[in-house]
Amino acid sequence: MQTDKPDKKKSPYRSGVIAIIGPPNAGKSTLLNRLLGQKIAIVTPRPQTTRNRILGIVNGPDYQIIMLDTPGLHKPREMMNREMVRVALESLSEADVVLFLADAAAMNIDQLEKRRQEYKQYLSRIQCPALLALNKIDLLQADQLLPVINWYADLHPFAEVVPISALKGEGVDVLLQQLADRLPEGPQYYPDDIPTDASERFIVAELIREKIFLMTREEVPYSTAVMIDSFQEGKPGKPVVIHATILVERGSQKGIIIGRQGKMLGRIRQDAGKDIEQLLGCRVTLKLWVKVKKKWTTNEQLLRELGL
Ligand SMILES: Nc1nc2c(ncn2[C@@H]2O[C@H](COP(=O)(O)OP(=O)(O)OP(=O)(O)O)[C@@H](O)[C@H]2O)c(=O)[nH]1
Ligand SMILES: [Mg+2]
Repeated sequence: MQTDKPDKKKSPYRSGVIAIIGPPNAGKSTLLNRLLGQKIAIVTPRPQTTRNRILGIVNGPDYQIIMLDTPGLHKPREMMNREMVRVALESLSEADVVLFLADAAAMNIDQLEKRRQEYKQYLSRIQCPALLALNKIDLLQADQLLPVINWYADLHPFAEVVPISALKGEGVDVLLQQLADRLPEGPQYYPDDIPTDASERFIVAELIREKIFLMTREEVPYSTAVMIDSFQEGKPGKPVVIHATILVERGSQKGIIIGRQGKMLGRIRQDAGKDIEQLLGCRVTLKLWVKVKKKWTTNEQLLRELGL
């Protein structure tokens, strides 16, 4: 037996931070959840769903990616939106690699052209290699993709352009490998079994907020925040009891969230409760209150409490 033969060259362990940025509704949170194999970030068909930076840890055989999902980049008009965009852009300073994620099916070239300056402004802040993922290719005909790829390639010197469907999983493995290959050599920062640094309280509040986004319309979801008042682990076999307050800006919105004879609030509780039970792996009793807090979206202290 030969023992002095040099080892076959092993690839080095790589680790680092990858920030996912891009316009609202592009599928950033969907991609994070897919890469993690579990739901950490909430997803809805409405823009500006994500309000905070959400950290997910993706482990491979020879890499660990610390992935940051961020609020969608948009022209902010309100204070909360300015904070959301700030959170997204701040993630760039932490990143070893940036993943710009755009919806390939949302706009034609003329519509994209109107966004050129706005996108260029965001991209000009990037100081590290950037990859582009063009998402939602499941909604495109084959011949529609190339013009979109060319338009983005002209926008910024992306290191790679990867068409994907975060929803269906197409192209996601290729993207993952491309991202991992560009990380610096480094240690494993987090143990294998930790998918996120977000607290259970935060994710629970987000799951409640997701149901409000899915069930209410117009400005209502954007005037809503969720705060967890208490989170009590019961005795073995007993449900976890969670009390949460839904903040709205106006009395009329409170009426909408509660609904006729409390029907809407009941549906929110039921749907959120199911997701929370899945998250925590135990039975849950969810108690919800709705409270009017005028202009909370411009209340700095409250925004801090909400992690913005
Ligand atoms: N058809 C299709 N839909 C997708 C795909 N990826 C995401 N979606 C849908 O697009 C919508 C927005 O997805 P999100 O993951 O919430 O998008 P986001 O970029 O995180 O949005 P913000 O948090 O608002 O910035 C949801 O309805 C998703 O189901 C995809 O690959 N194909
Ligand atoms: Mg999101």
